[in-house]
Amino acid sequence: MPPASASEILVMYERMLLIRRVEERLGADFKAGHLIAGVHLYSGQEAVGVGVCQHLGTDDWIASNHRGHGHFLAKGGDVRAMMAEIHAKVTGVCRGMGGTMHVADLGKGILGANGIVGGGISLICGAAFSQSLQGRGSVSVAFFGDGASTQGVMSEALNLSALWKLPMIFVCENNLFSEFSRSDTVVAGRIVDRAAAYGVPGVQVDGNDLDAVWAVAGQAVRRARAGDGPTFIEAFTYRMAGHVEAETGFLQGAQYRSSDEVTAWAERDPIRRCAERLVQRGQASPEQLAFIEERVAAQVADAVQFALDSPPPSPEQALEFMFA
Ligand SMILES: Cc1ncc(C[n+]2csc(CCOP(=O)(O)OP(=O)(O)O)c2C)c(N)n1
Repeated sequence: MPPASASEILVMYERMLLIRRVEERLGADFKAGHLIAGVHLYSGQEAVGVGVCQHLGTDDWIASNHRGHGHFLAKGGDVRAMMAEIHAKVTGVCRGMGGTMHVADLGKGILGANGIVGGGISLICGAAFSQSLQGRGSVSVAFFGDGASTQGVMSEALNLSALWKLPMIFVCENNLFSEFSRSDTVVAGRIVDRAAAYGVPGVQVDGNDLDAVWAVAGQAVRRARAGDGPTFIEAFTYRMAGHVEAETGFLQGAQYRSSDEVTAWAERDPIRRCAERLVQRGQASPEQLAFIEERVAAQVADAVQFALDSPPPSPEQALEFMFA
């Protein structure tokens, strides 16, 4: 497979940057008391969501987890509608009734973030079953963490998707933590090896390397579209933010990782690596990247203002869209 074109990498770069700047803003707004709920930030993991979703169209579906803002934006979700949703405003993508852990946009193939760890895996298995019956070559992707990989539902989905050759892609974002537990204290063996037990091809990738994620995801998507069944991707990455922005309150001073470790991973920042490569390869100038940075900053400021200017849902709307 030839490498991504310069224009495609620039699109992905801008999307990663948008996710990062949105998450930074949300983190700051939470700390300032402007959000109604704690948020689980995706900062540091952008190359995974963006490198995978770049291969998908609106007929392809994704399901995400509690760390879902990045997946939503990577799949082309509207930043204003997401920001308004997180601020519980009626202009939000779920009319302000879902909030941070339920950002969903069915029209864009985003089946939603999900507060049930592992929940998106079973949802996407069902979605892939429906796509295989429709026979249109669409694919379904489940994004989940290393913690979720220990849930029984992952084995069930591996089994069914392999047996029925479903157009499903498992994307395990191994960010080394499950809440405040290191992955190696709660996960036995190598996560990717679970796929082999079901005859599902598994691949490990540097999740902070956009080029590498893009390449393995492209293969998995082609395989699924061709009717050859599921692929399991284990992407190694690191969450640069805490588990949830409210965590300092829970931890009460306790530490679960060292600042040296965080600094070491910051050196491998996926966005900076992408920018450096773009310049080294002559695919973008520093001025071009600065221009993108400004455009993203304006987009984030606009989205926040849109959310702040929007009204909350009215009490009369509480039961709307609850029943079908
Ligand atoms: C079924 C279920 N069990 C436990 C929880 C509590 N919980 C929320 S996030 C989380 C950790 C998930 O870790 P991981 O899947 O690795 O995702 P990460 O937060 O690292 O992105 C847990 C245990 C939950 N929300 N749902």
